[in-house]
Amino acid sequence: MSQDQPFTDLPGVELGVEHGLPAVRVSTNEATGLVYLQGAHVAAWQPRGRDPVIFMSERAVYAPGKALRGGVPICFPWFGAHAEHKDYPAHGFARSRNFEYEGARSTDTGHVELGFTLQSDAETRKWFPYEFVARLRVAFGATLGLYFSVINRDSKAFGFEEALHSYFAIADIRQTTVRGLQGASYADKVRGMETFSEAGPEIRFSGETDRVYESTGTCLIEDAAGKRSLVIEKQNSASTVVWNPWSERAAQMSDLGAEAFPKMVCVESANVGKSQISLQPGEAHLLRVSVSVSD
Ligand code: TA6
Repeated sequence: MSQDQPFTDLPGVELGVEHGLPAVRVSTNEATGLVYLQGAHVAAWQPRGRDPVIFMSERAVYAPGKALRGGVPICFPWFGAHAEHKDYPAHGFARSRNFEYEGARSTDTGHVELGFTLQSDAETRKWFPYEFVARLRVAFGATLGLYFSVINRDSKAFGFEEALHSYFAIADIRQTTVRGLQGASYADKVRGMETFSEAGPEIRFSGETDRVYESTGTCLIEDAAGKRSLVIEKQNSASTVVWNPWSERAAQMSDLGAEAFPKMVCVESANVGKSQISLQPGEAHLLRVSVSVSD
């Protein structure tokens, strides 16, 4: 089967309701997964024989228009606070809007791929005055594939930021390292956006960490306590965001809680700040991420 097969219904793929929100559940010989239509939000991926790979907060609030805490929020068309309008929703509007579910198909590698689209409308034009189509394809298998594309359907050029703000499940952040960013420069949000260069081969965590790296490379999350590693490969992404809120900030987030911070780390494949994407009318951009698990 080719990746260009049309989307349809597949055995093991079911559109239903989870926590009161429409969601697609996937259960195949290779993996299970869950995606909410709100935000095309991947909330679970578990390859058979492995522990869950995606962290979802036990305190997440499932309500229409409210971003879910955990999973893979899509940040689009801006990352963090809006550059000019501080009252606009943080991380853009994509994560809190309903995407249209296109259906499922099998890929060349036998994975089950789901398609979701978000089109500009009167609501999105209030915040972002352009016509666009944003699309997420998610391929569930022994690896997880995330393909986020944006097409400019306007008569004017536009720029945007994007991030697949993935929360990964780990056994203990204090025994976790992130590799692959040595030599990359980063803006440190915890230190007033001052810029630094990553000196060592691995990042260790001992407090709130919130950094935007300039990096196109593969990252490795080494979860020593969980006795496994996660490999995050990406294409067409020039930024990597690494975030753990640590206890105090996590405690301030009512949908996370202090008890959750050791169990999660965000390693986000992104194009933000000076790496934002510009598209001419008719142009498209595709961000590709692949996640795999090893012992
Ligand atoms: O990606 C890191 C970050 O931008 C942090 O600064 C932190 O605030 C986090 O995302 C969560 O943002 P949210 O808007 O989901 O509360």
